[in-house]
Amino acid sequence: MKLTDEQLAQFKENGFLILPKFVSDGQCEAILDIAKAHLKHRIEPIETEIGYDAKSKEYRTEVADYCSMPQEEDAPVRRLRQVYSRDVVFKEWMEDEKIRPILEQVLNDKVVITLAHHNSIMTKLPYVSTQTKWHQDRRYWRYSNDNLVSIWLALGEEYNANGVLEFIPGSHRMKFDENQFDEKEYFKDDLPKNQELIKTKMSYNLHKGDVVLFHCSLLHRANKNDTDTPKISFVYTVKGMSTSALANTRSSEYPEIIL
Ligand SMILES: O=C(O)CCC(=O)C(=O)O
Repeated sequence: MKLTDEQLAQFKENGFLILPKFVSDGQCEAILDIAKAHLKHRIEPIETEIGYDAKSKEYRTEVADYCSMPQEEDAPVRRLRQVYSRDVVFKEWMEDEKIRPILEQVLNDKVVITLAHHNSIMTKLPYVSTQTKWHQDRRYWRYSNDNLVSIWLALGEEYNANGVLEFIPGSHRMKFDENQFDEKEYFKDDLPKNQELIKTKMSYNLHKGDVVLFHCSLLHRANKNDTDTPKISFVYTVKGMSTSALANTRSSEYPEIIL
């Protein structure tokens, strides 16, 4: 399966693209079943809601051994990390052959999965989850260039009240000043200049099986989950073959899978 010229132009222009109903209900259910068991039993490595905001920039950039701490024992889980090696259902989706020609088109290169960063089941538990502030994913990623794209798979309904992704279209092509970001590299939402841009944000309700491709420099955020039902999604990242992780950074500490 390939993108039309129009879809590819849309991705290049906006920095994101939705592929509606790309994954079957059966495959989503299989992923969900395993994800729920790992979430229930808190199988490490996990990131908790406490761990998410408490870690310093240095920790996120440099530390490869990224499990929760003993003091996070009761904290709500935010993501299951390193899912590629947890179960074949996760691996199968990440190596899916149907999406590969599309990834080749958006990367304009051979496709390589990077296991160092997004390689996760993301969860937003009812009420106890937190919002994700405006950011670019590449903030803690260290590569020779920014030819990296994330693949988000909705495993259920995603909408404003349960924390669907919001994007600032075209922001992956913009140059920003350092002072537009705070010390944790979140895009400041109290700066008038940033607020003007934030007004242009876009988001779309997602349904089970919908896939969103988004560029690693695209500004995005998400609400906390204000509904009674957990929201569970899958996200992984690919890079172009000619993009390399910088030595001695967290980005180079995990294997890469050449597809
Ligand atoms: O689901 C969310 O809160 C957004 C996750 C996200 O943007 C990220 O982990 O980079």
